[in-house]
Amino acid sequence: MDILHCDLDAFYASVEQRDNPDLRGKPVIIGALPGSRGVVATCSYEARKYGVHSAMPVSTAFKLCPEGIFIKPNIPKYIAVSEKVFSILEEYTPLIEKISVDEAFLNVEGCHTLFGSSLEIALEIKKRVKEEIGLTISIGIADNKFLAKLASSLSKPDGLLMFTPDMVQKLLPTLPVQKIWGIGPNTVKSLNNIGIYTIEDLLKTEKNILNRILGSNTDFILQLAEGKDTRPVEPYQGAKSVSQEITLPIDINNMEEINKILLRLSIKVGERLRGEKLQAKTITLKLRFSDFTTLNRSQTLDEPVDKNLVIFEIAHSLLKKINIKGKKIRLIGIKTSNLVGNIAEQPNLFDFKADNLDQTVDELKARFPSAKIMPASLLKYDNIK
Ligand code: DCP
Ligand code: MG
Repeated sequence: MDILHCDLDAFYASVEQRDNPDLRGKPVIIGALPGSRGVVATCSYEARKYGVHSAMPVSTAFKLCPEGIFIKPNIPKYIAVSEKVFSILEEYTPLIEKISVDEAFLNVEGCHTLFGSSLEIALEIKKRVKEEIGLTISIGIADNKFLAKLASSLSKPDGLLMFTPDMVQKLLPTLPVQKIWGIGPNTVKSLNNIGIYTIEDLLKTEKNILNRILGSNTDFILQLAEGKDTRPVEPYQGAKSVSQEITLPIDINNMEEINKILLRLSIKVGERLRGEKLQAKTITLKLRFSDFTTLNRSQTLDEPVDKNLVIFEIAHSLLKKINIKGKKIRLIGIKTSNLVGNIAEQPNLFDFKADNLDQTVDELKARFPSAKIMPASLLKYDNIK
C-alpha cells in the first residue's frame, strides 16, 4: 500500500472560505458570474447539495442555487496556495506526480524508515495541510494509482481511505462504471444503454460487445475494473525550454520581412507551449548575422505567458533595441524558458473572446492538420517548420 493520491477539497472555494469567514458554511460558487456565458470552476460542498458542479454553465448553477455566493476565481492566489501544498508533499518523497493544481500521486515505498507507514504519512500530511495551509485534503492509499484515486474520491471531503484487497473483491464490483478513471459521461450513457451500470456488470459483459463502446481502451478498462493498474508514479521531467528558429534561404535586413518571420515563430512557439500546457516567463530573441556572429536578447516577465501575440510583442520589442543597420540576418529564433505548468487553464471561465482565439485555432489545427490557419500576412512564410 505505497501509493497515495492527495486531492484538496473544493479547492478554489475552500481557499475563498478560508480567507473570508463570512463565506464559511455557505454555498460558494467559483467561476463566471451569473448573467455571463461562462461555467462553474468549482463550488463548496454546501453548493453541491443543490446539484451544482464543475463545468456546469453558470446560468444553470444560478437556477439551481439562486442564494449561492458567486465569486470570480483568483487564479494567482490559488497557484500560490497550490505551490505551498505541493512543497509539503515534496518533503515526503521525490516520487511525486502532479496531476492538476490540487492533486498529486505519491509513491512512498522508500519513505517508511524515515516517516512511518503509509497511513502515518497520510495522517501527517492531512494535519500539516490543515495547520500550515488552512485547507482540508483527502487522501486515498492503495497498491496502485487507480485504486488510490478511487479511494480519495470515495472518502471526500476531508477523507482518508485505504483501499484494501478485501475492498477490491467486495466493494469495487458494486461501484458504478463512472468510478473507473477515464470513462467519461458519454461512455457511461452508452454502457447504461446496454444495461451496464456497475463494474461487476462490465466484467460480466462479453469483450466484443465492450469493444464496440470502449474501442482500443477495452483491455485497459477491464484491468482497472479488476483493480489492476501497472502505471508507475512518474515525476514530471518537462522541457526546460521551448524554442523555434529558422535559417533563412537568403540573408535579409528588411524589417517588415523580419517581423513577419518573428510572428510566424511566435505562433509556433505559442502553439507548442499551449500544447504542453506550459507558460514561459523568459522570452529570448536569437539573431545570427551573415558574418555568423550570434546575438541573444532576453526579457523575463513577472507573469508567465503563452499567447502568440504576447510572445511576438516581446520578441519584437527586443528586436527594436538591436541595431541591425547595415547587417544582414541569416537566422532568427525565439526561445521561451523559465517554464511553469499552466495549471490554471480554464478558457471557458472568462468571456474574453481574444483570450480564447489561440486555443480555438489550436483545436482547429489539431482537427484539420492540413488546413492553413494563420494571420493572412504570413501565408507567404508557410514553409517555416
Ligand atoms: N477546476 C476548474 N474547472 C473544472 C474542474 C476543476 O476550474 N472543470 C478547478 C477548480 C477546482 C480545482 O480545479 O477547485 C481542482 O479540481 P478538482 O476536480 O479537484 O475539484 P475540487 O478540488 O474543487 O473539488 P473536490 O473536492 O471534488 O476535489
Ligand atoms: Mg480537488
